[in-house]
Amino acid sequence: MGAPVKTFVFLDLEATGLNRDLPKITEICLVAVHVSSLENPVTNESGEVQLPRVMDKLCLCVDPGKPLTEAAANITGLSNDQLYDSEKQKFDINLINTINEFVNRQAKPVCLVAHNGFYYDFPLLKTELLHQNEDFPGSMLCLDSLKAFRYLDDPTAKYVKGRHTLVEIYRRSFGKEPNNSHFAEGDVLTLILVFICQARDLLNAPIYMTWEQIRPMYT
Ligand code: DCM
Ligand code: MG
Ligand code: MG
Repeated sequence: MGAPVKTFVFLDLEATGLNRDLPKITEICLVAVHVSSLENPVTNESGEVQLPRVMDKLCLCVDPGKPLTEAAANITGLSNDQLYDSEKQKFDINLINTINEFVNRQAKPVCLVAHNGFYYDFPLLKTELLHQNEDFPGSMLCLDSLKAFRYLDDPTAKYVKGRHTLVEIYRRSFGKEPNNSHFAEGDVLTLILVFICQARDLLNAPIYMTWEQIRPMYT
């Protein structure tokens, strides 16, 4: 297949917990990269892939209105007190408008990309949108980079659990630990770097879905 995407909007959510916790978003980061930057990666003197120079970023903290689980607080470094003391706003219509304005500045078609996106980020984002009686256009493309990397490794899907976590892929590509894991922006920038390393294959793989195919995590 290979969709004629012009802009990839890499996305990561931090939240109060995992699917079974019926989580609420605590932080959202979107970074838009034009396909031309993915097709022509820049490397430094040592040959290490660099982030594109031209990127649009949106990164916002959100008051979840729900306690973080201990695990979520530990890995993200966020707490209800910090978010409350910083007077962060809830996931509301203004935030949704901000996201839509951000996406609408990008050359279309746009494809959202998130690691484990089909299981976690997209369903959770859909839940938060539907709670505000909003949704993205059903035709918006989306891609789960976890599924995509697994597919590239073995199209018959006999994948090894744990082999395609963002951290594992980054270690294999860069031989070091990623920066700022479980910060929404840190995870997005890590994802962009590993995506660029395999961009040619990822851009041609038949692994795109549309937003209408995403079911909410919970209602
Ligand atoms: N999460 C969690 N416990 C884990 C891993 C993740 O509760 N062991 C939740 C909280 C994180 C969210 O998932 O904010 C997103 O995970 P990640 O930081 O990997 O994007
Ligand atoms: Mg994530
Ligand atoms: Mg994260």
